Amino acid sequence: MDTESRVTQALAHHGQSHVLRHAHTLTPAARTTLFAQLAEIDLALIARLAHGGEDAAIDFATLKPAPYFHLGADTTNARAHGESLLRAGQVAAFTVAGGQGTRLGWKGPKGTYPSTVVTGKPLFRVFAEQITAAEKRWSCAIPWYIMTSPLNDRDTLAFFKDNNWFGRNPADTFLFPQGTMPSVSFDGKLMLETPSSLAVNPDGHGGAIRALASSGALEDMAARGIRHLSYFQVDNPLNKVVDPVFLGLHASSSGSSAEMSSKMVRKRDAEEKVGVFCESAGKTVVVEYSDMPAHLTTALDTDGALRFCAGSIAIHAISIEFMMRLTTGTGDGAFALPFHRAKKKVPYWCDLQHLTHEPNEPNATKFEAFVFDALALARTSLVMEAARVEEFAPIKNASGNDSPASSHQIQSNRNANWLEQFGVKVARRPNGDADARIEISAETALEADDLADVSLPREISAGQEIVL
Ligand code: UD2
Repeated sequence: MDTESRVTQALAHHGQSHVLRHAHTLTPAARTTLFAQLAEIDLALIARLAHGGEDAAIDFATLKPAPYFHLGADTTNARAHGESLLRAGQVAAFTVAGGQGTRLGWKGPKGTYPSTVVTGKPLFRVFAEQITAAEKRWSCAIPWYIMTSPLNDRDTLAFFKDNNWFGRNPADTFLFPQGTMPSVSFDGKLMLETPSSLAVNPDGHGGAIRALASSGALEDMAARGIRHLSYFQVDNPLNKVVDPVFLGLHASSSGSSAEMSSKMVRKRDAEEKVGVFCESAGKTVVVEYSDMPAHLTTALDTDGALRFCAGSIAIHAISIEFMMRLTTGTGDGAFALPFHRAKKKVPYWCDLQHLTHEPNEPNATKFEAFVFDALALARTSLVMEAARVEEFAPIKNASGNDSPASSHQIQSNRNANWLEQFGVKVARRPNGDADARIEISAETALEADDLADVSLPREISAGQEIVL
């Protein structure tokens, strides 16, 4: 049977024939494109998902906070081990940058957003400079893998080319697009975005493991002798692209290497929109904030602190062997983490107006997989506490929390802390925030101690802007 007949039959079987209603009006090329897109869709999976996501059943009655490695504990050995992994060239950086960034309202890939306090360096440049500085520090190569989506892959590649790959060897930066999932209307029907294409969305950062396998990135890593991936999101300019302490704890020298490890910060307050590390049925898991029952989100310990305080900042160390184990034998990288459902606004083709309509209210269900669901599949995992001001200043919203303004303040605060360690007097506001805009490039200092060799000002006064 040819593709068209096979697809037509399958659509009829699943009650989805409506997507072919314009097929007779299409040019042969557009028709081929539509059928090729439809042929890729697992209609049985969509039918299952439309009637309920695949979210793991969590027994909230027995849910406990996950144990974690506390800030302030001795990390000398971990650091030495992490540094030895870096020197041996066993670590790669991995950025998930396939999201649509709709909340920020930035037209273009999120990684192109100007993120630093004074010079407005794009997020991708911030990470590129850190990787280059880390390579120099540990005399090693740190290949950089970046997951885009079919929606922003071309623009992302163009941005890297326009910026001359930020002075790095293009052969050491590996861009690949993640997969997509069709969105469905609330009654489970596939939706057209144009007469010849379905409405689809990136399949979530959980699509990363499959995409790493199917793009050939995993093989590339294996060929380069990479053993651990330093995973981070594109939206956090304070992210450490590689952290020897975290990597050292993850790949503990005692031989009991974790398969997937994570960083947490103490939640700012109960309402903060971050997933929480919990222990469920003996496994460390992340429960996304929207799935956590309110009474647990606000529950307090006897000392008055949040009981479920371990907020995920979406930074992981993942062993290559673990990803190989998950994806080998599943047929062409077909491994998939469970899909979660979210109600979203999805543009759809309007027959009457002959145009793609942008709805004002959620009109569809999107299916997305979350990378932290892989934790439940890891034989061993570890959670490490990080200092918020050192490592977490995400840019997600146009204003308020997690906005460019809040990120800039945290970046200046971190830089003020670093400078004060070397005797620089920095103007502060009554609430403790730095009262100056302070930027430090990775070339100048990857971490506070590097400032020991830098000529520093004696004082930074209120309202001053300074770039080091
Ligand atoms: C994420 C976490 C949240 C917390 C927070 C910390 C989820 C579901 N929630 O919230 O618990 O850790 O981050 O900042 O992860 N992305 C892709 N492909 C996709 C979707 C997203 O690459 O299909 C990337 C996206 O480019 C970004 C990251 O994943 O780098 C986060 O995506 P998000 O904005 O959807 O997650 P957020 O901020 O709601």
